[in-house]
Amino acid sequence: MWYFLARMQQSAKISDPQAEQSTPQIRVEGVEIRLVRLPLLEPFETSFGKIDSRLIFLICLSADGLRGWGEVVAAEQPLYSYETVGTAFHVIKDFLAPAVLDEPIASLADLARRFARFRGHNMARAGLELAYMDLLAQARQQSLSTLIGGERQQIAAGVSLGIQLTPAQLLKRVERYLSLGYQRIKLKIKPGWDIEIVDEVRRAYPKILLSVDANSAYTLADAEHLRKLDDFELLMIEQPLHNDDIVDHAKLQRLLQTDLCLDESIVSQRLAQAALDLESCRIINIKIGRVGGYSEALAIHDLCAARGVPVWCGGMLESGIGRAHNIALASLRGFTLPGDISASARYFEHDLISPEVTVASDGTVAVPEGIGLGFEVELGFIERQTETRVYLSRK
Ligand code: OSB
Ligand code: MG
Repeated sequence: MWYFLARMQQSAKISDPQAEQSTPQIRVEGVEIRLVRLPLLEPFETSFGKIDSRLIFLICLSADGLRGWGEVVAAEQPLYSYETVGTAFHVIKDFLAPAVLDEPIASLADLARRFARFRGHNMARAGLELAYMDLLAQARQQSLSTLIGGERQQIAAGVSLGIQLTPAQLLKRVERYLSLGYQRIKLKIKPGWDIEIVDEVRRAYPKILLSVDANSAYTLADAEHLRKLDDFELLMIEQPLHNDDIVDHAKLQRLLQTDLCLDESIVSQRLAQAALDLESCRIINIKIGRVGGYSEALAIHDLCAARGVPVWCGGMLESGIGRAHNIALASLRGFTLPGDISASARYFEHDLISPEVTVASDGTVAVPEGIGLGFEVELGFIERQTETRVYLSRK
C-alpha cells in the first residue's frame, strides 16, 4: 500500500513534468534533420535481417539560442516496423515539423496533442518529442532524468547479441560481455537458431540472467517447439509471434512457464493496457521510438508500475543521442530489469557524443547529472558523417 501511494504521487509528477516548475513556452525557430552514416563494429543479425551500418536520423530543434537533440530510430528498410528513414523524413517534413513550428510549445502534453490527429509514424513523432525534451531540460537547467522524475543514479546494462555464423562465435561474445560486467545477455533467435544455442549458452553459464528475442519469427503453431525453452530458466522470451499480435501471445503465454515480453506489439499505452488485460505478456519492453515519444513511454511506465509489471528499456542500435534519452528513461523507478542499453563501444568505433557511454565493471551505466542530455554532442564529427541535411523553418 505504501508503495502504491508513493507510485501514485510519482505518476502525477511524471505525467506533467512542468507541474512543479513554471517553464517559459518554447518557440522553436528551426527543425534541422541530419542523416548520419555510422558503420557498426560488427554486423547485427536478427530473424528479420542483417545490417552493417546505421543511417542515424538526427533532429535538432533550435529555440532561444538553445539546441535540443533527438533521434528517429527508424531503419532504412521496413523490417522491424513499417517505418523507414524515408517515411519518417516525409512525415516530419510535411506534417510534424510544421506542427512544431506553428506556435510556441507550452508542454510535452501540448506537443503530443498537436501530433495526436496523425495516425502512426511513432518513430517520427518520437524524434521530435525527444528533441523538445532536451530543449525543455536545458531551459529548466535540469538533466533529462530529473525532468521526467528519474530516481536512479545508475542503470543496469544488458546486451543484445545477434545471430552469429556459429555457436562458438556466439559463446565468445557472451563471454566477452559477461567479462565486461553486463548484467543480462539477450540472444536473438529464429527457427534453426534457438533451442540448441540457448542450451549451449545456458550450460556454459548456469546462473546468468539470460533472455531470448525472436522478433516475430514464430507462429502459434510453434507452441510445442517454444515450450522447450521452458527448460532453461530464461528471464523472458521477447516477441515470439507476429509483430501486431496480442491475442495469440495470450494463448502462448498460457502454454508457457517462461514470462513473455512484448516489444513490437506495444505501440501505445492503450495496447499495453490491452496486452496486460489479456495477459499476453508479463513484462514490457519500452522503446521511446516505437511508442511515439516520452509522453507515451511515461504513460506505459506508469501503467506498468501501478500494476506491478516489470519494464525495461529496449534499444534500436541508437547513436549516443538516442541512447542518452534511453538512459534518462531507464532512470525511472519502474525500470527494474536491465535494458538493451550498452556502451557506445558495443556498437560504433566513434559515437556522436562525448564522453561516450561506458559500462562500469559492475555492469551499470551512470545516469548523467549534466543539463539536458548530459553529454556533449560531437558537432564536428556529425558534420563529417552527414549524408543529408535539411533545415525547416517557419514560412
Ligand atoms: O528487437 O530489440 C529489438 C535492434 C534493432 C531492432 C530491434 C531490436 C534490436 C535489438 C538491439 O535487440 C538492442 C540494442 O542494443 O540497441
Ligand atoms: Mg525486441
